[in-house]
Amino acid sequence: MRFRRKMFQLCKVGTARFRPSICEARKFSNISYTREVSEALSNGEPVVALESTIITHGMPYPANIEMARKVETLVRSEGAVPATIAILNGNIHVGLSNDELTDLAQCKDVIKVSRAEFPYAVGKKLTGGTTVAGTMIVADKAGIKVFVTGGIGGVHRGAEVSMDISADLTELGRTPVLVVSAGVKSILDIGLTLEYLETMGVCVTTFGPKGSNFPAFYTPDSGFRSPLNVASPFEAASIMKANMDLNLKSGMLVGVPIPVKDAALGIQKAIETALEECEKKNIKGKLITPYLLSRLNELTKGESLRANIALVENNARVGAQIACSLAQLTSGTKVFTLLIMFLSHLLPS
Ligand code: PSU
Ligand code: MN
Repeated sequence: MRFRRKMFQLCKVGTARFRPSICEARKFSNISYTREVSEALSNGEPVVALESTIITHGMPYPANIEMARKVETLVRSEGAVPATIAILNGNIHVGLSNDELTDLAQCKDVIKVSRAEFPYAVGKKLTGGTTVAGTMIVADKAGIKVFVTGGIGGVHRGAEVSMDISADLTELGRTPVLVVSAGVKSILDIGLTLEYLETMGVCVTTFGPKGSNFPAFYTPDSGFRSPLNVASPFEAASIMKANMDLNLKSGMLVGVPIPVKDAALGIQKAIETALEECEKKNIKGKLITPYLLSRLNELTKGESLRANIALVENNARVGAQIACSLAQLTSGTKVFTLLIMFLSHLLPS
């Protein structure tokens, strides 16, 4: 709600310049911010980072651009500012204009940028869609703490031989950003993914009562118990605030189950078929996820894409609510600190 944002802005008047951590984080050169994002960050208002591989490699045109615009609208309607992150001709962008977003959604000459490809894309002035890992890197440099995606990468089935483990998992272990996702697709090994996240020291939570299972992207329940649970956006924000205060430098994952009405419950057979095809055609590495996504869309006659869009939209709402709570929690601390500083001046030295 815009009202919530306005109220938030009113509460913040006069305290903006006492926010050294955010200002410092944004000194990193070579990042272009849209004015809206830049102002929101300077004022300590809630900002939600959004990834762009989902646009460039995850969905076909025009479903990708429609989804991207809808997600930005949903984030705004909850009172936060959306910041879609991408690399355009070697420049890192935090927030895209309408034209930039439209061009990116139709761009054919675009690479998938995770941590490994980051210097390559920037150094060679390429255009790239940032994965969860790539987007986390930029969000962290920009001082954005909350990031919404559809699903993260994970440990691939057969990884004990192929060693194919998404860089998203290691990034979650080393970068202090909260990632909202609908869990991990069952094209991956969900059990091993949760083990790996634990090893990396990632705080993995799922929305729902204590004991709720971790979600499986197209379906709300993976059958694997979530390590931890959160009951509300405020609770998720409080945990992230503690993560920041403790300076753990690791990330946090919030699993949000797809709403039951949107779930693609009969998708498992298509997943097995698509996986067999990958093996026969010898599709490996970073080509696997885009191949499986587009093949599933064909095999399920659009049902997987419909579910994918619904879950991203749902995540956007929840992520924006978390960002609003976190901004309030952070500003509360700052006002409190200012009050203490002011009172200490009154005391005789
Ligand atoms: N899952 C989806 N859509 C996507 C991706 C995952 O349903 O677009 C993308 C995300 O950007 C994620 C990346 O970070 O794939 C993981 O790729 P890899 O497994 O190659 O690390
Ligand atoms: Mn991989």
